[in-house]
Amino acid sequence: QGERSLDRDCTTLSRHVLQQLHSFSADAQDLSAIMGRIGLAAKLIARRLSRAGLMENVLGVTGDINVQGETVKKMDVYANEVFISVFKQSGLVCRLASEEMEQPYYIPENCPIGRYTLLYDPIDGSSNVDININVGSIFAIRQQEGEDDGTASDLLQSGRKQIAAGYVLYGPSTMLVYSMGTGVHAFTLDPSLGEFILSNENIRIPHHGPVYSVNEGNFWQWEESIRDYIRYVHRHEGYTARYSGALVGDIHRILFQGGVFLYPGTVKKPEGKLRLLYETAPLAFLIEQAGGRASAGTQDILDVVPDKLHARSPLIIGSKEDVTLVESFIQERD
Ligand code: AHM
Ligand code: MG
Repeated sequence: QGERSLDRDCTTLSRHVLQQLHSFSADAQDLSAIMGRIGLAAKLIARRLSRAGLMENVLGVTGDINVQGETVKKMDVYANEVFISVFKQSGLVCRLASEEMEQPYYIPENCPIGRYTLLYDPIDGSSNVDININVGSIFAIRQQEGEDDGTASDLLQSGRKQIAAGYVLYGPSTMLVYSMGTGVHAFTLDPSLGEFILSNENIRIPHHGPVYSVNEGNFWQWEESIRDYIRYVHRHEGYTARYSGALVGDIHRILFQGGVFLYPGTVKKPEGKLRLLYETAPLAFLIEQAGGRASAGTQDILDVVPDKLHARSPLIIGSKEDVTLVESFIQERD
């Protein structure tokens, strides 16, 4: 007892994608297959995470530094390779670009049939892996435009070009949340079935919420405008701070309960930490689809055009009212 009706239990991820697209066209079939493959990658990563403390060579660092200048964790490498291997034989995707690879990974045997590119952050919040708290994966799908001249310059376009985007949250249960431009839908992995089953359809983010999620340890590195906003929050009742070190988890909370997540730039690093193509733009796509907003400060995230594959952008994301309030502090100081 307590289980949902059989009807709900039967809406799997791939079936849901087809229903969303209202068709069995080639494109719909492709997108459904791509989402199925992302689901498979998520299951492989979730399985490894769930037994991490019992296996050798799962926790800790590799000793390498990635293209971002950050230490690489063993789970980063594993998860990055999982996405490559599930798409290699799929015929669906001819390029993958990720946080962990300086250049995109090309799968020439899938071209030109596979016209899609997958952009992803294999493990978001990887410092959480070693202490067994939530992490995530973030993904976006774009269509390849024209010929790739070998530099993937066609990827340097705004987030409005995304066809689909979402994240996987590896928490007490594993959830996959996605949007293809027709609302935001969440699936929960039923480990006994090995399937992602629809759990929340057409999620709408509250217009305002109590949570503000930001690393306040950076307070004195920020511009004065961000400090002004935080001082405002401290002076008003009804706010509560939550920050987990993995933005997927923090944004998941905000999607359901409302509020705002911020990773602003600092005086030394005005672009902040998070990367546009596979972190901030996919999450912006999703939150806008849920009725929220995502801003880089003076411009919507989805309008920001990156100048390189690993370009960064500040991020203010969440409930409409809360994002607009943060922006008003920034514009006042501009
Ligand atoms: P990662 O993808 O390399 O793990 O970095 C992204 C993460 C976000 O999930 C999180 O919000 C942020 O970095 C935490 O950074 P900080 O420790 O500077 O607050
Ligand atoms: Mg990341």
